[in-house]
Amino acid sequence: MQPHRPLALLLTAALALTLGACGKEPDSPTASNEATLTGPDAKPGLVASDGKLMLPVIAGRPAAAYFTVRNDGAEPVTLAAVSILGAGKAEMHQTNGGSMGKVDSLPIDPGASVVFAPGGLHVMAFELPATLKAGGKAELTMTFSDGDKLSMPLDVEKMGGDMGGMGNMEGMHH
Ligand SMILES: [Cu+2]
Repeated sequence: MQPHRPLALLLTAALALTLGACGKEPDSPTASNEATLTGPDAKPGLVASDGKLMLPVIAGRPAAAYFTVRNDGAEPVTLAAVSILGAGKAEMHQTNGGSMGKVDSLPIDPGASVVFAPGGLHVMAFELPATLKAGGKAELTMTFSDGDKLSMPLDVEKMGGDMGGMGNMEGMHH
């Protein structure tokens, strides 16, 4: 699942730097976690924010990731795939009532936002690295239908009892 190994290595290095830098700073809940869209991985016109990775209560279960992505560009884009650094597999899912299905592609019109949130669209991540801990950071990369990519940070949290729509996760087939 790593067609671009050099890129993955770069991302690993970047994440390590980020973690190192963050470790010494106090938490600042008011700080925006909007992705800084610079560098080769930044798709022009797209703004990603509010990235969160919810670790499963039971180890080995999939994690869920949530984020918002806004298309500030003039052209429609299509989100074609997501990946989470270090995870074996990540899929886009849509919850519909009591079940959920895989989403293969997601068009985003100019000016529109797509919100991945509990009870609706979410990213399901499988085979997570043991290095991911609540309070840390993960990295999500979106791949668009034209091949462009966009990476963003995810705040890692533990799934709790007050997750609302997350109750739907149990017993679902993937
Ligand atoms: Cu799912």
